[in-house]
Amino acid sequence: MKKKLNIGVVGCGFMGRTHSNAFLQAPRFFDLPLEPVLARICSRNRERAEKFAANWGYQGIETDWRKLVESRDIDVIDIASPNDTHAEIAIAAAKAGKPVLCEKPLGRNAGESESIVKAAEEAGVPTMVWYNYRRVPAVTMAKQIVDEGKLGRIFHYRTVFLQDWTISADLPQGGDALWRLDVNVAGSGVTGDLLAHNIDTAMWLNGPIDEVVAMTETFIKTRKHNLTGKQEPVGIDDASAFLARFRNGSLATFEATRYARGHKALYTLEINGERASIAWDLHDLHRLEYFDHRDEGRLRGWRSIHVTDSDHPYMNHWWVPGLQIGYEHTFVHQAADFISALGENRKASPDFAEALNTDYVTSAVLESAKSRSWVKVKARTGTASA
Ligand code: SOE
Repeated sequence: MKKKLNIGVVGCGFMGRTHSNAFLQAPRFFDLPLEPVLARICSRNRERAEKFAANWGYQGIETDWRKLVESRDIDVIDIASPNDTHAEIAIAAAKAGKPVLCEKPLGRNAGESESIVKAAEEAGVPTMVWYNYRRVPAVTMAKQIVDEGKLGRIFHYRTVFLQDWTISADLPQGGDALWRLDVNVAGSGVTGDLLAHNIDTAMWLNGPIDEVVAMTETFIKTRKHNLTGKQEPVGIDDASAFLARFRNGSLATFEATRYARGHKALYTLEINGERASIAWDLHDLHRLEYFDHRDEGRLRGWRSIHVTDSDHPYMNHWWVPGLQIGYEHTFVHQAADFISALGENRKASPDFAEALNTDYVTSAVLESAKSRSWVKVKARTGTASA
């Protein structure tokens, strides 16, 4: 029998659901060295926690995350609660000697993330941040293609994350469902919430970013706050765009907004190299577009690879070739990778230190937007790891 891994999850919102599903599904589709158990779900709201526990099959609930962290029978702490809770819980979990998983972004700002990394490193506990889009099979395959050198020298990286759900001025800020609009809870707007994904994938695929120049805008300046009932200033960035220089000499454009009418979650990326280019679009997540200039001239063109075959990343764990998987599977892959790494004493990626590099870029972006000038990105580690 496999050794059990008792997981305590904090937060029963959208991310609590994706993580719970991931821990449930991972051992059914991957041969893992440890057996994850949904041991406890934690929420301040008892009724909510009980309902959530019943739905997902948790063995018990907790209403105070401190108790969860201190529980001897809990092996791993998984943080799926709003951004303003990440630092306190992650630091306490690390000090208790427990492996910690955390939703993105790691902290509300780079300073907060630094203190989380420090605590985790002092305690020497395994960590991981849920940058799930790396685990879309087509994106993982893009990484293989880049690492194999098929693109040659890379010139351009182009990426967007577009949404449209905050256009109405009547939408309030704050509270359970809308904490992403409250700067005190979220830390920033689309820079930390959406561009963090683009940046994580970009540095994973194309290496470190050295400098940025950015602009941000807050289109709706005040919103009613759900917790006070008052009209209050909006402190988050509604839209954020920046130019970047990668260490490898390539140039990049990044854009994210919640004001692109018609777009719900359009995450795209394109990389142009000397020999070949690749492109990917979350709305068609199984397709990796690939253009190779070395193909015979008459037949040269963009090919659309349906990344569903058994020799494609992760796909041999699922159905039969050609059948698709979706968004939730990216979390299943990440849970499986984490549990495998934990059981085999390896580092899972991105760990907290690697995710801090993303927060250094988002901090530089916000600083640049303020100062209206190029800002050098603080670098902690050399390159983003595999
Ligand atoms: C915001 O709407 C959001 O849910 C982000 O918080 C997630 O990280 C992103 O994957 C989808 O959009």
